[in-house]
Amino acid sequence: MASEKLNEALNMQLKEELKSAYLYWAMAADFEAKNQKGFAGWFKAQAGEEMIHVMKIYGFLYERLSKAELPALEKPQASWSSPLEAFEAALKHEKFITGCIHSLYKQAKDLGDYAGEVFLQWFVNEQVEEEANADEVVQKLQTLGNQPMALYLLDKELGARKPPFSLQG
Ligand code: OFO
Repeated sequence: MASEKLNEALNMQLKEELKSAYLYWAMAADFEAKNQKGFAGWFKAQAGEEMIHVMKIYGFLYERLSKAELPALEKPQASWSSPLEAFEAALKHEKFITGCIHSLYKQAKDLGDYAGEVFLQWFVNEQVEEEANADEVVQKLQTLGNQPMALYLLDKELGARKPPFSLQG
């Protein structure tokens, strides 16, 4: 049976996912301003992924005859000193989100909310990919250091990442 307690916790996670989208969008805006369009594109695609996570939780709450509550969001950080700093922050953030998802999953289990547990399984797996994606870029940046040509090529490579839906106006 759908637990009200889990619905409340899912609403809180909705806020975390929105904050993730907002953070990555802020990173994209910073790279855009520095003319590093590939890094910007990667983060725009990531912000799009986060909006999919938001909409999954939003839809699930309504299927459970509950209601999604849209929260106020704090202003995100506006600039990062280097691509490495931004991607390290993204990886740290994803680890934090993994922790949130794991505690939600445990809550669903403890409450005997089976539908919630199955729903959250998708997020548990998704977080493995989320961390791996950010970690891959962190490792590349650590290897490349601050060599301008290497950063130029990585910017180009990351620009090939496709957003999950069209972000054109
Ligand atoms: Fe929604 O997974 Fe990233 O934050």
